[in-house]
Amino acid sequence: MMTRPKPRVLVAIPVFAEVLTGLARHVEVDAPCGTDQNIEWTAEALVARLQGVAGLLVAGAPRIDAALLSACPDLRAVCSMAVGYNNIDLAACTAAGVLVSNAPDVLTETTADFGFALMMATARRITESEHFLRAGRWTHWSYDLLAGADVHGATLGVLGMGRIGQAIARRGALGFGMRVIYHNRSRLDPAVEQQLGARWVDKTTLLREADHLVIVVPYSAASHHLVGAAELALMRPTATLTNIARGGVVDDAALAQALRERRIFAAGLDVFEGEPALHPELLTLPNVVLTPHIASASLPTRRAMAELAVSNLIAVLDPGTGLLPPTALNPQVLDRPGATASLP
Ligand code: 8YV
Repeated sequence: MMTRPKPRVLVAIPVFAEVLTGLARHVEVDAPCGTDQNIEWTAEALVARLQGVAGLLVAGAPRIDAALLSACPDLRAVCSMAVGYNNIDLAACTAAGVLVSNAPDVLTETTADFGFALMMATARRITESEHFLRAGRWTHWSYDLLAGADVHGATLGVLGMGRIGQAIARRGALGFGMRVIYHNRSRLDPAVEQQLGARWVDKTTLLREADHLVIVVPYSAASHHLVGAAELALMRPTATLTNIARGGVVDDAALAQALRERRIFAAGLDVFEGEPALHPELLTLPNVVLTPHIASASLPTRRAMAELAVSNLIAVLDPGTGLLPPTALNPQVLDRPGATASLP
């Protein structure tokens, strides 16, 4: 009996060795990044590598759009190890019959931990203090030496109240006795609001009243520069802004100007417009804490994200498993009567 060749998968990002091994049990794996090499994919290089390839494993980049899909007719699944999927044109994938999955839930608590940590580091000037100390400038004591803003008991403003926003709100309300207000297009169920100790307010109120604003909205055309000069002007001069959402949600040039003019106290940024490049002025300002898009980066969580992405790929490309992809964003492109909803 002829055995059918295994479908091919391009792993376009570096990933854990054991995750690649698990994937290779089901499909033929092309992993040019191995476990530790980054490739800046151009559209042309990606298209060339995707000829005859059925599955693609990516993260927050590169861009997957209609032009790429039409040049890669064998592609059937694009699985991302990121919760945000603004790099993937979901409508174009659905029209082309390509299944898309993201990696939600497994990163929620880790990302919320980081968002809270970044907000605290910003409020309490942690990195500025360390730079001060390492530079040998700690020569005296003073009542206001590197004095910052309090977190406990302050007003936490959460912009975007999805899973990660809620996990941050919970930390603020239960752990730090914060008054929590939030803004989201849709309000949470009142019972959930009560459980979180969070109150919905309009965006203007959120900006005016937050002592610490944490931004956790997904990026889309609608959220582009959701916080720009006009919004920053509403904030308190004592307030902090933390962005762990996506570059482009905040207008970084307007933010740099507000920080330079001390119109807000400080900012904590894990994501940037045009990253890995960033607005040059941000590097020169003392009142900003900068991290390289690592909010989900604990090893157990990154492993869980990779495993989830691979589970989706296997479910699509190895129908022998009888499983449906656990976190498909467009499950309607698969026609699998009788398959079960997730991997065991
Ligand atoms: C990842 C993220 O760092 O999940 C997301 O949307 O932004 C981050 O968790 C990144 O996309 C790579 O996995």
